[in-house]
Parts: sequence; structure tokens; C-alpha cells
Amino acid sequence: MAYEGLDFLDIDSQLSEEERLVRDSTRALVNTEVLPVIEEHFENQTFPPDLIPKLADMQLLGPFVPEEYGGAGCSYVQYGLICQELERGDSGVRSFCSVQSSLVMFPIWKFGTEEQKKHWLPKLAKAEAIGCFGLTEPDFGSNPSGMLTRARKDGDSIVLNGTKRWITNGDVADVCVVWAKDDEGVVRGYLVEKGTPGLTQRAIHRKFSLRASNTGELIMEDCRIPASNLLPLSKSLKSPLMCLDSARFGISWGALGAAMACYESALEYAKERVQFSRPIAGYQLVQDKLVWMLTEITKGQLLALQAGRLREQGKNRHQHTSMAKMNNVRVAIDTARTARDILGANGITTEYPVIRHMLNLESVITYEGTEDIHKLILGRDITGLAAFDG
Ligand code: TGC
Ligand code: FAD
Repeated sequence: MAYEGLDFLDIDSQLSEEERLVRDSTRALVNTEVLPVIEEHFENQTFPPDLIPKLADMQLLGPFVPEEYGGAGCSYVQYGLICQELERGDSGVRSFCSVQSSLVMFPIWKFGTEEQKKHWLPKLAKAEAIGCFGLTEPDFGSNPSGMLTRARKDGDSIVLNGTKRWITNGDVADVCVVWAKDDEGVVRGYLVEKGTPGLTQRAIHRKFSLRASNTGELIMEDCRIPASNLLPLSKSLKSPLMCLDSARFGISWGALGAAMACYESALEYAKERVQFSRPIAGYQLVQDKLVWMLTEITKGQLLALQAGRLREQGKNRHQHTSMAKMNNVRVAIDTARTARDILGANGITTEYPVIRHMLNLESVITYEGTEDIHKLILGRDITGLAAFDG
């Protein structure tokens, strides 16, 4: 009998009942609320707005944040499984969750005052406020340490000047976590609210990737915020890098979700599509592609799971996350491109999910540290020699 499914090595048996429950309920949400509408949103360049309260109701925003602040108190493996299922739907949906959870709730939770946590975290968990994370600038992407955005202290205020570009939800966010250098040149995080005079939030259009996701720009021109909007425990570039570590971990699972959707689509298509004398799945060259995909997805699942277990035990290093993000996004993009090929001409239409995932993954391989940057991080770790200027 043929093997059916995506869990070739029975990795399910390594998950607790609670972990399987979170995964299955997220999968059910994606099946009913994302898959029926996502192609239309992708084509129209819109994020499905009705989904936002549903993500909140299911406690999928900031799931690892403690319950006292409105989170679900989930483990990191549960967070990974949530990302996997959301990205099986669309990378834009997982991006929404990554940003709100790891890039907005995480820094407020880790670097904020008790007052900031009590004010923002429950609102963000309930999606009563949407957040964004502004690190990248037009001229500083892979090397954020060169950022030009400045935060000047002026009495009880802080005055921000600078531009953040390529910011997920930047155009719509109610609260922006902005990273800027202070008067001493130290990178620190600041909460900048929508409507603050001097803040302009602008959408970036004409994207061919992550179309079902808002991407924007934050322009700060003498943007004055109360000094109490500083995240006081953020003390250097290490602070935003810690947020990235949490988000990259989620992406290492999420990318596999996109890969799984592409593999399933290609397998089903190959079994039905007849060319020459038989279904194309019966040709060795097509089987080679399908076997490669399932093997790489399976290896990626083991990598993500072990990175999660180490994290739960407090034994993780950010280099583990780099390996998981680098490998699993590469697996996903190559799986998507191979699946697109198996679907032939049908593979270029949004009648199948493959081209949408393939285009989305072009962003996923770039953001949160490009593949090259993760290679450089790992290269430095194993040789002790930095192949870039730090
Ligand atoms: P480096 O010397 O490596 O580190 C300085 C200190 O920070 C620590 N550290 C980390 N800690 C936690 N997590 C991480 N990922 C960390 N990376 C570094 C490190 O241990 C050290 O600590 P200590 O105690 O020894 O001081 O710093 P560097 O300046 O040399 O870093 C260089 C580099 C290239 C690694 C870093 O700049 C980098 O990662 N660049 C990539 C930039 C990037 O990923 N940008 C992402 C922007 S946000 C985004 O894309 C969101 S997309 C959201 C979505 O829609 O899903
Ligand atoms: P660059 O850094 O200019 O890199 C260009 C190329 O040069 C890449 O191939 C890179 O790997 C290579 N390169 C760079 N340095 C080296 C080196 N030393 N050695 C070898 N090769 C090198 N940022 C945020 O802050 N918040 C967000 O919410 C956010 N969301 C995003 C959403 C989308 C859809 C996209 C596409 C990006 C988003 N980003 C966000 C920005 C993202 O993090 C950056 O695009 C990414 O860090 C790369 O920076 P860059 O685009 O400036 O490319």
C-alpha cells in the first residue's frame, strides 16, 4: 500500500497531546478561514481582515506570552506548530502572527516596563491593536548596526528622525516598535503610536511576493514621543536580534508549512496527470523530485523540532535558529519551484497554491536575515572567523 501523508518518520509520536491539539485546531482554522479566500486576497493585494479577530480568539497572537499579560503561555514547539499551519495557508498570514508575536509582543514583554506590558500586551493579544517592528532602513538591511535613525532626548520627550522601510504592517500599525540610536549611539527600542505628529506611515505597492500582507514605510520627522515610550531594558543591537531569534524560529517551522502545501499539491497532481502512457507520478524523474521533497521536509521537521526542544530546555543558541531558518526556507523555496515544475503550465496559475507559495518564499528567504547572512553567522560560529565586518 502507498504511504500517504507528510509524517513519514512518525514525528507526531514526539509531540505531546497538547501540541497536536494546537496544531490541529490551527489547521482547521486555516482550512475554513484562509484557504477559501487566500487566492483572491493575494490577487487583490489585501490581507484577509476577518481573519484577525479569529487569530486572536484562538490565542494565536503572542502564544508564548504569559497568561497574566493576555498570552496563552504556550511552549515554543506549540508556537512553531502554529506557524507551520498558518504558513501552510499563506506566508502572509504567518508573517502577521510572527510580527505581532515575536517582533512586537516579545520586545514589550522582555524590554518593557510593567506599565507598558499591562497596557499593550492584552490589547495586542486580542488584536485590539496591531503592531509593527521597524529595524530595516532604506540603506541598512543586512547590516542594521549602521542605522541612521536617531532618538534625541529633549526634556520629557524623545525626538525621532529617520526612515524605516520594508516594514510588515508598517502602514496600518497602531503601535510601531522603532529601533534607533540614542544620544550615546546605543540602539534602543521605542514605542511610537499611530497618529503621533511627525510620523508618516505609508504602504509599499507593486509587490509580487507576500501580496496578502501589508508592507510599509515609517517616516519620522521630528516625531516627538513621551520619554516613557522608551523600552528601558533594550540596551544594544542585541535586543532587536533577540526578537529576530524568536521570529526566525517560527519561520523555520512556517516555511515547512508552505513546503508541505506545495508537496501535497504536486503529488496529487502527478498521480492524476496522464502524459504519454501513464500518470506522470509513474515516471522516475518525477518520483525523484517527489522523494527529494518529502525527504527534505522530513529532515527539516526534525531540525525545527530539535531547535524547539533545546529552546524549551534553555539550551538553545541563536546559531541553532540560524541553521533552522536557513535550511528550512531553502527547502521550502526549492520544493515550491520543483512543485511548480511538476504542475507544468497549470503551475503558473493561482488555481493551485504553488506559485503563490513560491513567490511568497522569495520574501521569506530575504527577510529575518537573508540566507547569506545565516551562512555568515554559522561560518563565524564554526571557524571563529567573521567573514564580514561587524
Ligand atoms: P553580533 O556580534 O553577532 O551579536 C551582538 C550580540 O547579540 C547577540 N546576538 C543574538 N542574540 C539573540 N539572537 C540573535 N539572533 C543574536 N544575534 C546576535 C550576540 O550573542 C552578541 O551578544 P553579546 O552578549 O556577546 O554582546 O552582532 P553583529 O552586529 O555582528 O550582527 C551582525 C549580523 C549580521 C548577524 C546581524 O546584524 C543580523 O542578523 N543581520 C540581519 C538583519 C535582519 O535579520 N533583519 C531583519 C529585520 S526584521 C524582519 O525582517 C521582519 S520580517 C517579518 C515578517 O513579516 O515575518
Ligand atoms: P541587503 O542587505 O542589501 O542584501 C542584498 C544582498 O546582498 C542579499 O543577497 C544579501 O544576502 C547580500 N549581502 C549583504 N551583505 C552581505 C555580506 N556581508 N556578504 C555576502 N552577501 C551579503 N524589516 C523590518 O525591520 N521589519 C519588518 O517587518 C520587515 N518586513 C519585511 C517584509 C518583506 C515582504 C520584506 C521583503 C522585507 C521585510 N523586512 C523587514 C526587511 C528585511 O529584513 C530586509 O529586506 C533584509 O534584512 C535584507 O536587507 P536588504 O533588503 O536591505 O538587502
